[in-house]
Amino acid sequence: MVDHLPILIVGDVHGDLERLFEALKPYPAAQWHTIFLGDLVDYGMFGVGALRYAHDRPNSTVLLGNHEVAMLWALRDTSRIGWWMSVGGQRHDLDELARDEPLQQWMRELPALVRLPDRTLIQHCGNDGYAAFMEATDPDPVAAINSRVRDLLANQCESDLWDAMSGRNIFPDQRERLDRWLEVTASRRVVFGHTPHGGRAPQSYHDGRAINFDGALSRSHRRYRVSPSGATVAPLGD
Ligand SMILES: [Mn+2]
Repeated sequence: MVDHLPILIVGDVHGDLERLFEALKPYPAAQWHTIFLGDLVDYGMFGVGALRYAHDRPNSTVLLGNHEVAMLWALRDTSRIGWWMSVGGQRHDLDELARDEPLQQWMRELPALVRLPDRTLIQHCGNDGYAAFMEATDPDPVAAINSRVRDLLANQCESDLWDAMSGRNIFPDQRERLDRWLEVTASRRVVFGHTPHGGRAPQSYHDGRAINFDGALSRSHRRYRVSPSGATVAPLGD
């Protein structure tokens, strides 16, 4: 359906809906296949607003981030709300999500990764933690992982997901693990967000085999200086 459109990547939004609007202005939805890398929620004030915006944008794919997992966990198990707020959760957003069951259901079915026909793998985390959710014998690792992740969210196993998805990005520093992950998933490069790269444009590592699109878009980031929106929202390129 969207195969003929060029790819636009949107890294971690973290509740800054206003900057997201601005960043997307040069890229009309009809002309791009927009892929959101997850972590639309937490830190900023408009996490659910950002989720709804991504959900409603035509020709878009939205991936699951670890902060969506944390929020779903807090939604299901109220004893986790304090912990979730400690990682950036906004209480009013949880109340908003609690009133919107279709949005909850959509979140629970978000894919963890997508693989494009040109063998570009796209995922939230810049690491191989997703390997915990596949067997070496799976003929289609990406489909197997997405299916397993959906099962975990449906069966109250958010902690397993959080463990696999909260570790730091390793691909920029660990070439061997990057190469192995690309081999396992039959991909030629991997695109991710999750940990701000600190640059003014998406950062490419190892001859373009790993590309980070988390440019710390949200003004509510605690530890990172906000960078130009082009560090987070940009065409994928060849
Ligand atoms: Mn993340």
